[in-house]
Amino acid sequence: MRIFPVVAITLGLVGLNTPTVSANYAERAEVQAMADRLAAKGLDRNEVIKVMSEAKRLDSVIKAMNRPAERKQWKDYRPIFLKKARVKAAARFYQTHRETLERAEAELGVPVDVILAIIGVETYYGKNKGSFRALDALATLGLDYPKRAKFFLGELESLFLLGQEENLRASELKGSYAGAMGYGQFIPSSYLAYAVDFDNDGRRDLIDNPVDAIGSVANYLAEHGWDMQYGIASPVANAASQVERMESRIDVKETGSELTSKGVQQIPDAWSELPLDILGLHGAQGDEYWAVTKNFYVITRYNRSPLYAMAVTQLAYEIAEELGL
Ligand SMILES: [Ca+2]
Repeated sequence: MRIFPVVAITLGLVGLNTPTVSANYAERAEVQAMADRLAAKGLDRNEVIKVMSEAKRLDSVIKAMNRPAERKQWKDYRPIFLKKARVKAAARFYQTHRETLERAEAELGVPVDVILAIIGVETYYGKNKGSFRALDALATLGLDYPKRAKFFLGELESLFLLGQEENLRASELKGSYAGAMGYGQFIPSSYLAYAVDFDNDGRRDLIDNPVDAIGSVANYLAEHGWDMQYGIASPVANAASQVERMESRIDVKETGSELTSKGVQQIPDAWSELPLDILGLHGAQGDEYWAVTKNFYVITRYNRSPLYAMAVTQLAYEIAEELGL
């Protein structure tokens, strides 16, 4: 019921007496302006307006966005993703796509286990790709969710460009309530910028084609600076004084030897010249501290949460162990 203020603003535009309100998104000034921009980029303006006239406002999407962000600590977050069943699912996906995963590692320089961990955390190897129509989700957030409207209106525009570029029916694509699509949950702007046609069939299909999805996840990490020479994270001791706030975003800025000179113990010798940060976590066995490299930072380009990045990191390590990588 917390969505009432947002809904009331919208109802004001279309009439308060209608119990089920059609979104009428096509008539909105923002949509008319978007259609102009898309037409300038070669899309059929009438088609854009027609698709937008059929876009629905999904109250469930607004509700999901308004749900108070659960601020789980690491000790409660970790067990959601670090499950034996997920590691076994990774092993099955690896058996099916081994050649593709190895080619992605060789050509793009991102380890097989990391690619597997991302796809495992995002969609459980394609099992949970999302069932919202991306058009409806992005229209709802772009036009009826003022707090993030600018961002999501941009993603809605990218969805149309994607449809044109990849010859997809943008109106039929499915995704999460925030419009993230396919095995790796790419939002439209990321799809446009980082997806690759990894099976060379002339299309970039991240939704039904696991080969393109694997290559694209690897490409996303590679483009954000993944470096095969680095590890990702390593536990350290005597590091509490280096952490201002537990479980906060990281920013690699001090070298291993600088941190060692400040008293941090157990930093790997190979990292003495690497820029690092120290991440503090509330673990099941008490507070724990990790030295993290630029690769950890790269994972946070996929999702800003340091807990997300640590879940991916540890799942990758478990997958590597399971597969003998
Ligand atoms: Ca392809």
